[in-house]
Amino acid sequence: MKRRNFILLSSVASSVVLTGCMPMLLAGGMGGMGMDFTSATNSNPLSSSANDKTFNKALAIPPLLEGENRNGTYHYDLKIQKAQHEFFDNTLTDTYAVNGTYLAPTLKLINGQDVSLNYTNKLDETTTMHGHGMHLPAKMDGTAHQSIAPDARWSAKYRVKQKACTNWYHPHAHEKTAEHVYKGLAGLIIIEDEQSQSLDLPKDYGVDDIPLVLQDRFFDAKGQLHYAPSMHQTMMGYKGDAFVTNGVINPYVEVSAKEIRLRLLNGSNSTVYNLSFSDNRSFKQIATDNSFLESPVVLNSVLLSPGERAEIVVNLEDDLGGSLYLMETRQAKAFLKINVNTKATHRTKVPSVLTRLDKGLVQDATHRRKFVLSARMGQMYINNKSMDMNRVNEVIPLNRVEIWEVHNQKMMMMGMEHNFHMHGTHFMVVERNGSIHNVLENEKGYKDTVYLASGDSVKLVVKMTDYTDKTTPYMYHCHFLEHEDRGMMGQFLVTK
Ligand SMILES: [Cu+2]
Repeated sequence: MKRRNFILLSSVASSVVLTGCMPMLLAGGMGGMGMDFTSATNSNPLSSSANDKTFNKALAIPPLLEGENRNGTYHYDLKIQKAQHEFFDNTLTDTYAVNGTYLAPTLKLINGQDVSLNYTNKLDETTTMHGHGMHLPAKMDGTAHQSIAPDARWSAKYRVKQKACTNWYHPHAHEKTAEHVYKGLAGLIIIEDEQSQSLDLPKDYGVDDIPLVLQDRFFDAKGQLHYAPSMHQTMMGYKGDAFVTNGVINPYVEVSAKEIRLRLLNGSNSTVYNLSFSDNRSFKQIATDNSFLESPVVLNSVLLSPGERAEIVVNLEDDLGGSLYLMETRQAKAFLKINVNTKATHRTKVPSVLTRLDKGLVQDATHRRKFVLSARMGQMYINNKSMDMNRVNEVIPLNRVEIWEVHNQKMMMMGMEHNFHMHGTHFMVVERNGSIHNVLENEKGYKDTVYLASGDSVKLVVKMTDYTDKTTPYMYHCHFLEHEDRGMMGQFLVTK
């Protein structure tokens, strides 16, 4: 079936909207000619009534694994497997998953805990499992240097040594990351610490503290996941036409009339999401990739590029009996309908101070490095080099404070969006496009992935702590997965 930008379905005339110069009909219903998976995309609630019946599937909540204590180490047993998942009624889609049928369980880790994430690969092909945002030894990072062959096991064993945050795990197989994630391999890692447990925030997992893995996918005429980017799509982003939230298309969630915390992950391959609510209400961002923000930041929308996370709190105290949508404004489509249908039994109030961050490092920086992201003819480069597993691009002394300048080189004819992700640590964004004043309030927390529009540059304060390894590198790369797989990645060693 031919994929269309214009999806014309007469049955839901009220769903027609025009956004900018790209007409899009965003109906969730099926066309009159049988099942139409490519158009089974997402309703536009801005043009639908309060009785919208399109978002009629309950949101799935990934199961929460708290680990099994074996001699003081918390073990998480995770089987990477082929599966089938019901995105569409009465149709099974072939997927990859961890334990279940799509995505992976949420792992809850406590700061200070010794953990062992035990992966068994039941796929027919080699993969890996990387802890995105995790501060850990390079040998436990789960990159292509820690491949897991079919039927093999691999464990990531380490002590959790970082602040409370929402991280995630996904494959990092050499030139196969994009396809493996696309098929469904991704899960959240929630790290808690004393601070996060004591703050007056919504904390009831799946009830008022809701994880949301946001993705977009192409489905072919048989309802199968279709991973076949053209060169253009590789360059400009492989953007699927169906929004998928925790593995569900057009889901709803039922909540109480109180503050609700959403842990948002942009789990897409290469789509930037600008997230807001359908009534444009404000909300508070409380955490960025790797930590709480020092204080909540009030926003009407939050931009997340692939791999980035944001924890937000939205106040629904006055919304009993009502509904609203979590929207993506660039495409004017919704990820989730939120029905506020029960009275709250307890309430929270976001504190005005959430944490204290170690920020006073800029003046301590003694070394600078520069990273230029560029693309030519479908191949991607950092500093004019494509990824080579056998090349170490950078060697970083332990505990040295450095400034990393990252530039998204503007091409003559076209601009490309990128981001920059670094393994094994977090960084602080201290300058954007030449000024400290351009650093957004909600990127002033610990981050591991930073967005760069075409022509943008950022300065990051970087410090590698705790772990050295003479031979096993960490990686830095663009987290648009098609870009990463086409070479926009490099490797660094941390040495004494
Ligand atoms: Cu990129």
